[in-house]
Amino acid sequence: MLSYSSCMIPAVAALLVTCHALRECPGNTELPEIPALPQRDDLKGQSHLSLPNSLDTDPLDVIADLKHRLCRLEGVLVLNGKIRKAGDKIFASNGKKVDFASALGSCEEAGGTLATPMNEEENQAVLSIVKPYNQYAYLGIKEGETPGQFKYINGMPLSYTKWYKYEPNGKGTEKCVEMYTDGTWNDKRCNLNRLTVCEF
Ligand code: MAN
Ligand code: CA
Repeated sequence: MLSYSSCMIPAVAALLVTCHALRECPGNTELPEIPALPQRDDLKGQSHLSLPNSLDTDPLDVIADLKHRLCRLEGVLVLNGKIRKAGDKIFASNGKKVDFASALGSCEEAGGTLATPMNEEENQAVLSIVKPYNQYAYLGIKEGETPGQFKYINGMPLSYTKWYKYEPNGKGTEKCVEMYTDGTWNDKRCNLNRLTVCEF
């Protein structure tokens, strides 16, 4: 049977060029302006007859309909507290406390990765999940070969940090990073049980 994530890949690939248009969701007004894509009526004559969505196969109409449906679904998920949005990222937790490798594995299986806040807004979004669970969470950051040098899971150097006072202090013995319930970070051993928070 196809996994959920592999099922999603074709759909996501087809939508990649339009996903940034999710900024156009009502309520996402804090997001920056983007150049306008062709709109549904731009390429058509005035004689366009509006068909029920189920009969309309015009690609622009199909895309517009999908955007609208995605916006509504995201609205429901935000309303129900299932996801947090920050910029282009979506953060979510399965509520489970596991070690670093297991947390990363379940995020990847779902088509995402471990939450990796790269600015204050994203850190606040992750914190808003950590807070209600009242549980520390592993982040998608690991110590490199050089003690004290932390990197994103993809190997890139950190562009934003939120270390707690005197952290990181493990000097090679604490190779993972946890978020405290105030949003600050601590380097920590990787084999503890911490809340799984993913980003998509
Ligand atoms: C414990 C661990 C360390 C942390 C210190 C802070 O020893 O959680 O990672 O740096 O407390 O006092
Ligand atoms: Ca530490």
